[in-house]
Amino acid sequence: MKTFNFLILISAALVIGLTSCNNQGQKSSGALTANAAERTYIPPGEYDEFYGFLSGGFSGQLSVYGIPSGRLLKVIPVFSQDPEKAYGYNEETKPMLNTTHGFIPWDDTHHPDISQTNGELDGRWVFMNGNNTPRVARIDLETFETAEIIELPNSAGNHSSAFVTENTEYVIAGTRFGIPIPQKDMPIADRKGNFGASFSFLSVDQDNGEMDLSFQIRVPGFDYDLAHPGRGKSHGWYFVTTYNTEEAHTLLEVNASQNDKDFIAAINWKKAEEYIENGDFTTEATEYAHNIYDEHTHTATSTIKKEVRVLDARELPGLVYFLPTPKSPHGCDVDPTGEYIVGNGKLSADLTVHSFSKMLDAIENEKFDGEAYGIPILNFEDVLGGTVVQPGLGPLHTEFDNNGNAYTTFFISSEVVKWKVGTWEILDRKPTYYSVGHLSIPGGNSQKPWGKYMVAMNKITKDRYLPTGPEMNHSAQLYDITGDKMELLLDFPTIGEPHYASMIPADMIMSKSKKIYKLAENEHPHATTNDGDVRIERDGNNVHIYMTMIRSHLNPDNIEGIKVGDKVYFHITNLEQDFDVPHGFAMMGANNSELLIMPGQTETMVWEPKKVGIWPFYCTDFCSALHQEMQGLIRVSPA
Ligand code: CUK
Ligand code: CUA
Repeated sequence: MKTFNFLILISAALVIGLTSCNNQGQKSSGALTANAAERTYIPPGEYDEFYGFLSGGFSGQLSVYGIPSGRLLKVIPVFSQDPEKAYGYNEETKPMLNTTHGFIPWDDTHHPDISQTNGELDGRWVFMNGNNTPRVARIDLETFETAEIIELPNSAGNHSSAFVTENTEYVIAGTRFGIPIPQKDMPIADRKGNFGASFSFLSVDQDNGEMDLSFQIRVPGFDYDLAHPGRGKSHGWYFVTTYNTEEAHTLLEVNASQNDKDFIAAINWKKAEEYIENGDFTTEATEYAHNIYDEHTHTATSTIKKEVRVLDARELPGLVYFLPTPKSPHGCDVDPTGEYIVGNGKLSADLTVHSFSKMLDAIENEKFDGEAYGIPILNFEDVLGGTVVQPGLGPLHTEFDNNGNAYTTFFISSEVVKWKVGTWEILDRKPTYYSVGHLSIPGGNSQKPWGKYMVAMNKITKDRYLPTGPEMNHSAQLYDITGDKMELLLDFPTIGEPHYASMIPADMIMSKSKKIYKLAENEHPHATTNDGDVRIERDGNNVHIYMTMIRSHLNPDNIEGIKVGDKVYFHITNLEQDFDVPHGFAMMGANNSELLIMPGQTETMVWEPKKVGIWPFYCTDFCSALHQEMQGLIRVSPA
């Protein structure tokens, strides 16, 4: 009898639990499911409407999704080695990961941003930050490959990055951590007043996309968080949140939450250009790596640059102003008109929105409320554009649609809240599963959003998918935002931890997506473009094997004359000229992954044989009915 009652109790608890799940809309069913499925279903062979570029967080990569299906299309290696594509393993791409700290085959990526023209996405490049060893990457959207990586000197934690100005004049890359500049040995407790921080302005060559570290602006040694360039009327400015104006060096969760208000720093980069023009900069010695992948030779080179032009905002008037912003703001988002700057104060009950025109008025009338390290602090009320009253708990990021609405994520209350820009009224709220970080709307941080879908990127997954042990893939959630109310349509798993995502209509990119590298244009120094040129050249202990591959053989396929202690370079050219017919190459005992070589391309693998014998190599990509026959043998003799 007792057991019976106990069972009833347990089932009652289960029912209550499940019911409350349903009440939250956590598991959808019936009509909603059919309806949502229809709106996210892409029939076999058909294409998605948008590309979504999601940062990979601690994976260091950029993943490409089809939206609305949530299908993973590709993972583009950016800052991390990728054995699938040999990125960072083959000789061609190793220099991409060179830094002044050495070869760093990993980073922490947060914010992809697509290039713009006239404030609208133009689909030429995606820029993305490496947060850890501060770097900015440029990914080419014709090849979907990483084309360039530039290191940032005088910086640590490149977080408020990589955001483009409205004509991609600059990619602006912020700092997160205040540090000694230049670096030096000093007591950590002496931080206050003795650290600095840098914002890097990377100019972009409009023809080939190449970045150049044009100048840096030096600011006080607070900690800085998220940023966005102004747009429209605020073009020429850059806004970035601060969160440790206390300059605490320990127990930040307490010590950096003392001040009622931190700041949004408003940086006038047009003014900075004037100062540069007039020669009011100092040239500082420093070191940083600049790595470029050449599309003709298919080879990367790394150059160490030695100096940088610096403008010190603590000394040059008019360069930076501080806008008081409540409670450790995280995201800093500018609406499509450029008038409103949203500061998402993590510990604030309300959402603070600054007005750009009021800011200009206050600056013009010199209505300052003190200064910090020589930088004027504006009066909070003078720059306040509006307040969204008690929208939720723990605001992080805001994105915009094309109807004057804003969408803000709330980490603690785990929801997205839709509100009206200008009237500040709350229009809708929908839960996320769970604890959302960034959100993204196609073009939602530009002057022209496509307000059809919104993707929320959540930090915690728990029960959304089949359990996969203690760690679950992060979850992204797709909402339809065309109606008055947001509708949750789809969950999909992500690679690593996506922070921000940048999305764009597919038709702006798909037609120019490159299909093939022409063999006739292959300028790789070790290319072998016809079978007559295959050969083996010995230079001391270095052996260069010039090999070709085409369905279904590797040439040469028998190699002798190699000795233990040699360094063997396989320079392999894929002679195919059919779209999407790569061949792979794997060598038993080689410790650096395989090669995956696209038609018309050449790649190089290094192998240092340690054992005498006959060793096989083979193609790793199933390329034809005779793929298994695409193999060879190499004889290694004693030294
Ligand atoms: S941060 Cu990750 S959720 Cu780096 Cu943009 Cu806010
Ligand atoms: Cu070539 Cu398989």
